[in-house]
Amino acid sequence: MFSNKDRFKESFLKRLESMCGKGFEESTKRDQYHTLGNMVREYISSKWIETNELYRSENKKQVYYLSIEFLLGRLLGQNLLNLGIKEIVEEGLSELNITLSEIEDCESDPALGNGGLGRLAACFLDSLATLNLPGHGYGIRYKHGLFDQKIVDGYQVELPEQWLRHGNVWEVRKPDEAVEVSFWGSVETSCDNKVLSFKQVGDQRVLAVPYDMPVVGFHVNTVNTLRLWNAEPSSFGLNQDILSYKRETEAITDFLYPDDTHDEGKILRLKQQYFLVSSSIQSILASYKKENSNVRELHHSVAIHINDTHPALAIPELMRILMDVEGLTWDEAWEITSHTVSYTNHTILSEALEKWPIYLFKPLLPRIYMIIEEINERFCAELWDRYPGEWQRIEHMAIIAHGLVKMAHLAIVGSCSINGVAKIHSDILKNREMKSFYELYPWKFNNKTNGITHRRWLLKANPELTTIIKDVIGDEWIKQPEKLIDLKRHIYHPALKENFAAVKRKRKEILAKKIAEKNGIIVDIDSIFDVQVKRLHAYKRQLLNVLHILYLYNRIKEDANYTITPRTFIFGAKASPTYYYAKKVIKLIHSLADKVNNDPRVSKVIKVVFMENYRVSLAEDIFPAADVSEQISTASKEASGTGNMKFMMNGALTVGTLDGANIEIMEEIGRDNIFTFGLTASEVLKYEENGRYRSMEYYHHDLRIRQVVDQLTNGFFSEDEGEFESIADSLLVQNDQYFVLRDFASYIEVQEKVGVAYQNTDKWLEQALINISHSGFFSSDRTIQQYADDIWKIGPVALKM
Ligand code: GPQ
Repeated sequence: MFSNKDRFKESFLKRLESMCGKGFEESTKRDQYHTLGNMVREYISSKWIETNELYRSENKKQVYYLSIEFLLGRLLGQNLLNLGIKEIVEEGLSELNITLSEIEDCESDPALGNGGLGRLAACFLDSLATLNLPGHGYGIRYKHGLFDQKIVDGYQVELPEQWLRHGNVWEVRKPDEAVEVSFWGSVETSCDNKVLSFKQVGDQRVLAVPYDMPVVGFHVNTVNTLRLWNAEPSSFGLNQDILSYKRETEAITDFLYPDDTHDEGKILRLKQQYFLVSSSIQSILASYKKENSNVRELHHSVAIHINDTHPALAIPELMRILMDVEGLTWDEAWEITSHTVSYTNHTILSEALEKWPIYLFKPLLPRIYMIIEEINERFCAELWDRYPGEWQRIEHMAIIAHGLVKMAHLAIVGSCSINGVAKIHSDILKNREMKSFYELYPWKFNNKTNGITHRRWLLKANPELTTIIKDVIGDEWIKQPEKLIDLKRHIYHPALKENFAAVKRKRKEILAKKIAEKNGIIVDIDSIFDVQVKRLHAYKRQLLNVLHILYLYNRIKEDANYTITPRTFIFGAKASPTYYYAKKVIKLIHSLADKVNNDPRVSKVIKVVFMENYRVSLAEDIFPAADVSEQISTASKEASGTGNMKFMMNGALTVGTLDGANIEIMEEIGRDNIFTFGLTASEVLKYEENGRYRSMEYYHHDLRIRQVVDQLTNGFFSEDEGEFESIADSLLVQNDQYFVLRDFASYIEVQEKVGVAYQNTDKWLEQALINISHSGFFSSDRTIQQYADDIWKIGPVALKM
């Protein structure tokens, strides 16, 4: 049905009639989307079945990637591209006078994740399949993904996300593979022949029903699986009022927690975590046992990866099943578990480190708690042997302490590998945050610098740029992204620079049109498109960007001779609904935009735009249009960042701190091709240790700072002088935890350099092309190959095309 455009057109029209009961003329865009989606799903299904059969027959080691988030983004366009049938479909549709992008716009954007962590998981799935690696995702089928953001009078309002409203063409419900997950109740211990056994009684059972989604590799036959679990009432439910039982069970998968790098500590979240883990481990074991008789060999055939600590209960859950169901001894079960599970840490922010109070944990998961207690006791005994008398160290490293279960400690003790997500982050883990664990288990710690899939962030998002790269260096880089470096030999060629400039301009025009439609703001295509898009968080310092714009506003107003390279400052960010400070910053960006955009003189040279509801599909419009990438987190706080890589790959220049992967970007492209500023990570950490930073001194000594900080509360923005008082307080009263004022002067200076540099068009274009040439290193194909080789020890399994 996709062999050529005529065949496609014919099947499409036929299918449309049979599916929707209408002719093409009467059909809506959504009918067309459903028709095409179903055709593609069907086309995928034979490869999907073949891949599964191959994995069964080859019986090679497989990896299961457990993640509480998968931020997939739209799938139609990506699947067409990966299947190699996008052009045929586009040609066929054009003969019907419709474009693929109109149809794609009917697809909802599955936002089963908050930000970086969830999007990383989605990039990893794409790379696993493309590299023919047997690796599958396990997650939760949230009925409502991350909330939709509306801006009303400059304030964020959250609306429930509804991605399933019109169904999901990509999923297949597998009720036969449903499993049960137990909560509450108690543990009955019995002793038979000196062997203890444990049984959960009086528990509440929840049915976990899998929905499988295909993960299509790029131009290969591999189709892996993303299995998302849905919670439903089980026929063995507790003797409880049926309605409340139904409500309680379904609530488990109702919505995604909207917190990014922040631990909410709510019991429903703990339920979600155990629900994901228990159903996934049961399903992994069931599929292992189909081909293998000896569960003692599990770790030779199965690797289980936990994406941060959210699925860390995989460790006690695997122990539970190996002991209580399979009848293994503790030592046997521990040997297997600790060689099967591996763990990625994504942050050192203390507010993100998960710690569950025992009073919540123990009643909900009594048998799991018992097992964790035992892991803890054995671990502490080991510590006591190794560090006799050092009770402080032992208390500090314990898994359970002060009424809390520390999930990171559990994850480290029960895993064979612990990795950070950028060099500096992994170093901070080893030398500071988890130093004592590194001293105990140095072999477990390693780094895997994050990556992004160039198939979505370059081929799909920026087909125009893809074409000009292909014209210059061919297409080997598409399969081997490190070959993008071949482009570097051509960066001085005027034709390449011209073509790149034309593509950038075209993409800026497209974005400008969207901004005009959505925001009613007309932006200057020739201005620098300076972009900060990411979740709103104090450590990411959107406030630093805002204060710099306010400073520019003041300069332009006060100094008639002040000249500046025109700039459009573009923001996109969702704030967690309960994060008061973050929501105030969103309001502040809007108040600033009102001031700037409505001032006749200022608005000639700068504009401020806040793009509502930042999400994957919007990101695909933004990255290709950016000139400048704002990566300005307080050094040491951003574990890696991945947006930085998406900008780089699309030829934007970075303004950044020496934080996360920015450092590795700099190492790749050279210091001269990135604009760095601000404190280094060690300077920040030193300040935090010695407590010598006084933000007030910067306020008093730098007039520019005093002016902008005063403007937050002196009625400049609003009649209500209290509106932004909490932001001013964060800077002065609370001593500016994220060093905004400390880095302010340095930021102004580097931004001036950016303005000057942009004037030299030729050099700017060369630098943009250097960024693109070096972006191959940041492909998630490289990252996944490293995980496969060093951690999971898995190799490719592939049918010939
Ligand atoms: N990250 Cl712990 C999240 O997006 N959510 C989280 O809950 C945690 C981390 C991010 C992190 O802040 C970024 O620096 C990383 O690039 C990203 O994970 C992927 O590793």
